[in-house]
Amino acid sequence: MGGLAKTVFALFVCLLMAGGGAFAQGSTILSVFRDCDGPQPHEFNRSGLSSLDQVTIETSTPWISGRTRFEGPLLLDVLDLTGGCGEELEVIALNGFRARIPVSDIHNYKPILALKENGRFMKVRNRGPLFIVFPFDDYPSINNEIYFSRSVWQVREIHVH
Ligand SMILES: Nc1nc2c(c(=O)[nH]1)N[C@H]1C(S)=C(S)[C@@H](COP(=O)(O)O)O[C@H]1N2
Ligand SMILES: [Mo]
Repeated sequence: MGGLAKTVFALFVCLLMAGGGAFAQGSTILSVFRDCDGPQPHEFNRSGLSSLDQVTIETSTPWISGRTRFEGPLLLDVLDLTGGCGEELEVIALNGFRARIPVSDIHNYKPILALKENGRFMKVRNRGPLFIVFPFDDYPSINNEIYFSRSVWQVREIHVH
């Protein structure tokens, strides 16, 4: 590398280090693969998901004591299930956990892809960055193990089949 190239490279590295937080903000946290589009995923970073309409679900859950306020976009909006695109979701978490969710659930119960818990962005250590939250308190019929297993946290990929 020449002198100028070295300087430019060093500056670039410094910028990346100094702006680490901002850089991480822009990275992909969710990839959505829809059979109806072919193999290319729709990729979302946190600001992309934050720019969709934010919905609040306040509910009790088996995982956190008391009622918790979750905020994020509707799964329905993220997946954009227009034109009969999809019957079933396959959700894959950062730890490899997988769950299948019928698309009818997305319409019937309007779960969100929560970004925030009680006003704060969730970190991986507390089920973030994305947690599928169903409004359990509004629908006693889904307050059971089937829907607990569909409450995937640390979501990384969603495949729409
Ligand atoms: N990422 C991730 N989400 C997950 C799981 C998991 O292992 N990893 N377990 C699921 C299942 S099967 C249930 S019942 C609930 C509660 O799991 P827990 O009782 O182990 O906390 O979380 C669901 N979401
Ligand atoms: Mo479970």
